[in-house]
Amino acid sequence: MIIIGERINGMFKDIGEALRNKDPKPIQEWAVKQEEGGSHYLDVNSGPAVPNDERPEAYEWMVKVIQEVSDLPICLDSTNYDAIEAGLKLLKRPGMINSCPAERDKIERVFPMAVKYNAALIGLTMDNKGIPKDAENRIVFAMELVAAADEFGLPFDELYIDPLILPCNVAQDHAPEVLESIRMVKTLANPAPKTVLGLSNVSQKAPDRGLINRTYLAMAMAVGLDAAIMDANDDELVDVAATCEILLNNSIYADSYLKVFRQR
Ligand code: THG
Repeated sequence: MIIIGERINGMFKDIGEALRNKDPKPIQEWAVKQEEGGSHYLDVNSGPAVPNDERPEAYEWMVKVIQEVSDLPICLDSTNYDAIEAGLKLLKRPGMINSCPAERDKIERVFPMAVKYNAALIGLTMDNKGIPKDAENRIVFAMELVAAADEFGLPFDELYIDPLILPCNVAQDHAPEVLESIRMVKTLANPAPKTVLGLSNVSQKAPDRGLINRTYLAMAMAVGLDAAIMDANDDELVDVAATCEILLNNSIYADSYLKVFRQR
């Protein structure tokens, strides 16, 4: 299970303020804290805190200040591809692009960029008309993204398909379709594409968010989820990820497996 720490996101008040004030401290503190929690990547998203035309400069700055304190690879999360490219140019180690929908003009911009910078790429099962409900229609988009990987020379296992989980309080019927999508993605290519979710979406505005996140993570890992953008400092959630790895026989049992998982 690849943990992508979600916390460096301008939608959080402290990060939004740090971006507006050009204060590196909260960003650097969350980089270190998420690494300690068990993150393997750091998601980096300015959110609405930075106007679109200022994002390339903001992503350069975020990458620079994060790399001063952490060796974790960075997952550049933006719909502004100039901002993503500005960040990619500064990465000290191969990163991840978050993300590209199944739309031809965006595919032609993003897939060659992933290959050029040796980055992994998150592909979204949506187009400009939105996110389909059924697994079958999500898979139609996943197939387009897999075909694009073949066309532009991105290795299939560097493509992370995100079937896009929505909040269960408003889109309950999507949750089982996303699980079925994760299962089906594994049949689309050899080697199989990987799968990823923005896990915290599932519990937005619900009262017991932790319980919903933990339960859905276990369900998604059971059907083959490879990575999650998630709260890496929710110890119980990280414990669930570690325990799923044991019960799926992906890592070898030791009494100290919770500790071992965090040392990887
Ligand atoms: N797929 C991909 N990337 C993504 C998402 C996805 N990136 C963004 C998002 N979804 C994943 N990251 C988060 C980060 C935070 C929250 C949800 C998803 C979250 N934030 C609190 C909220 O909205 O209630 C903010 C609380 C606060 O303001 O303090 O839940 O799906 N590829």
